[in-house]
Amino acid sequence: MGKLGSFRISVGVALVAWAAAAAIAQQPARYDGDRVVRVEVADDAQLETILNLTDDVWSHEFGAPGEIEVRLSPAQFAALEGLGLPFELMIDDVQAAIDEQLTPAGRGTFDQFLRLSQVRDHMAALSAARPDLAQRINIGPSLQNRPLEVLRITGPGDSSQRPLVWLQGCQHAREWITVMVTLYLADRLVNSYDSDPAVRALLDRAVVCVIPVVNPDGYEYSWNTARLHRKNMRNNGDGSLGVDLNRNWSVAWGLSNGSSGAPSSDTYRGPAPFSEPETTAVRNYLATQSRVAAFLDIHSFSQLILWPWAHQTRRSPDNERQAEIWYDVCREIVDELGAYYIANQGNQGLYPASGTAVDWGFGTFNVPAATFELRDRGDFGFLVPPTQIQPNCEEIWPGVLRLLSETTQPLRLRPMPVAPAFAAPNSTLDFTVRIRSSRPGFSVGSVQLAYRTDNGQPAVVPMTPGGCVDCWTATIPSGPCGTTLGLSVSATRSDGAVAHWPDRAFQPELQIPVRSATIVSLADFNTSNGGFAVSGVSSAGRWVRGTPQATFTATGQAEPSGGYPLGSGGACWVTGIATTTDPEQSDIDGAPTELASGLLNIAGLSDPVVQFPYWLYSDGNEVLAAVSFGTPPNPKPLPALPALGRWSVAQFRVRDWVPTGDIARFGFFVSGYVPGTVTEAAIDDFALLDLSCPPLPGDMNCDGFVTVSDIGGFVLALTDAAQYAVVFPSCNIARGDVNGDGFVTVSDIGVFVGLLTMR
Ligand code: 0X9
Ligand code: ZN
Repeated sequence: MGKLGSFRISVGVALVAWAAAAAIAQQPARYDGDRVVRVEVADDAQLETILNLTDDVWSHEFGAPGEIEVRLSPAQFAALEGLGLPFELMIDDVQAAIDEQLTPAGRGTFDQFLRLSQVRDHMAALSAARPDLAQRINIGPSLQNRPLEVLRITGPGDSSQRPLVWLQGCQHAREWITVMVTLYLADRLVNSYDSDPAVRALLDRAVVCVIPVVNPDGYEYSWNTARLHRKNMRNNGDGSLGVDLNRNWSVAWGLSNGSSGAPSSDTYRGPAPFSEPETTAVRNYLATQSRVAAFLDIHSFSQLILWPWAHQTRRSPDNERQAEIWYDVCREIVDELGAYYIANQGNQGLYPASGTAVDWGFGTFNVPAATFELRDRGDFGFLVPPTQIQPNCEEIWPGVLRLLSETTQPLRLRPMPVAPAFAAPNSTLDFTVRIRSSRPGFSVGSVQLAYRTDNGQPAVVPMTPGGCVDCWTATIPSGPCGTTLGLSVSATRSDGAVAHWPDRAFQPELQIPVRSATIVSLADFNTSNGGFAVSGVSSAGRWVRGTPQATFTATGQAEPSGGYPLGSGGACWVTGIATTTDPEQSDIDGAPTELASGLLNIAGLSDPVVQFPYWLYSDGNEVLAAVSFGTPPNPKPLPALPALGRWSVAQFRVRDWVPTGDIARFGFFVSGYVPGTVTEAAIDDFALLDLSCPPLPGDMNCDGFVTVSDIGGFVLALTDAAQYAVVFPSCNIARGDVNGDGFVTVSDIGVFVGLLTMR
């Protein structure tokens, strides 16, 4: 799975203090002719040679054999060439890239990087233009006495009890793109309130606080003096400058694995938690707010979404909720050229970070929290050109709307295990939704399911508890082939507040096609791998094809007893096959382990669907993450699959995930980090289906029924075939051959009349 699989993604932490060296300079430091290169090293000796060559490493994770990204002066670059190691040029002139950043891509606000004063002016202009929506609040001052300015955005009315979503940028001075993206989010929220009903609905029920620059002193310094400065402007008294604000928060502060006690370090945590006025100001402001609902800390670069914990691999008790929400958010963040983000627990395959804002936000409020790493993936790193500002803003926007949607309703509703991709015609559909309160002290009162065929009158039925833990379920009729089943759920909380699924701010109902499914291909894994392949770094319990041997824990069955029962045999893909009765002996430890399907040819299919039974048991809050790949490769997360401890069938409409191209691929990955807990997954009977409606004999107008309204078409078919084709261009005249003799003639009349009177 390439990058997705290995997670060896460079994250923008220059290990060695480039900034500190520049700190004493009065003039802007210059980097003329410096290059950033990605060098391939085969062994430790080669790695050592490169580390001796430079003092500025851009990649955070490196090792031998592997790749390392470094900045080199012209002389160091000449030395590298002399070594004969394979390398790739990332930035061929660092100073030119810095200069390029100062060249606007156009005349718009978001075509250029803005200085602090311009950011503040823009915030002031927004609140001046819409005092009814945006309030400017100074929560500062910073160390050097600059205001720390927040835009508090919400619809008219009393907002004191509304859920509050916190969006902060630029803790790290050099991460300029984060300033622009957060400012854009504030701008767009304010400016689309009148025109976008979704934004209006979200802002009428929630407060969004945006602080584009948490580190204004460092940001100014990055503009004026040292472009690549990271920390704030604390004079540490030993000649070094700055505390890493994102190591200065109180949760897990001070761990030496994930921060440094050395003032010169770029990850210096400061002398005490909240020793810095910038972090303290955020803490104090949020302490005055009644309902923090989500916390987002925006950084660059690497295109990642990282949820807690950042300081340890151990999963939080809330891991499942975090995974579900952040995969959903991540899925929205895709631009038309295929830029994508990867969502992950913050310490999985990445380096640990302690005393971070994300861990503080989660640890303090117990709400969805994440670190975003914005563009790019390392081509320009911190020095992304202004041409990328606007695209980065636009791709993040729908993710933030999704975050608002998922965190600001009175209850959290999720279809279980996922929303159905289709319903079988003239049959029934079982629909299950899981409902949880995001606030303690509340429970679910009543739940109703509304459904209708096409745009008809909705019927409403009560949902009853069942299906899974915290779940409610109902069975409804599907309707005739070719129609669309519209479905929505309303859940009333114990205090009377109502939540809807889907979120009414975005869509009134889920639209489910009622279609017959034909199997295009089916891999039952009994005698072959079905084109599937395994990758990943899990240390134990990797995906393997075979027949599972049931294991049990105190709380349930961990490993299935064989493959999916409805399949034709016993084997499937499973994460380690038990050889003893101890479930810990065969589950996943370490992670992730990844399973990818072969290439699926979807050319010519009218409405392809992938369907597979999966098993997931986890007492460590893991989800099974499914990911799609289109052509060109464009992994897009599917909804996180919950751990139900039994076989459940998941379906996805392929065109929702792979909108263009003839080739699709699906991947599944799962982790099992928590020592002493058990995580087991299995996949079986992976099917590619196609949805369609077989022509209904006698349905001359193709409305899905044979009724008197077909008489006109039938007569036309008998008397004037050419005219029939004109009147019913998308119907096939062969539907008139109701007696099946291969012709549409008067001898079909008797059967046709029979069909009409039967109904
Ligand atoms: O190290 C940081 O503070 C963040 N990365 S950055 O390159 N922007 O400096 C990451 C913070 C979250 N880290 C983890 N979840 N490991
Ligand atoms: Zn950062």
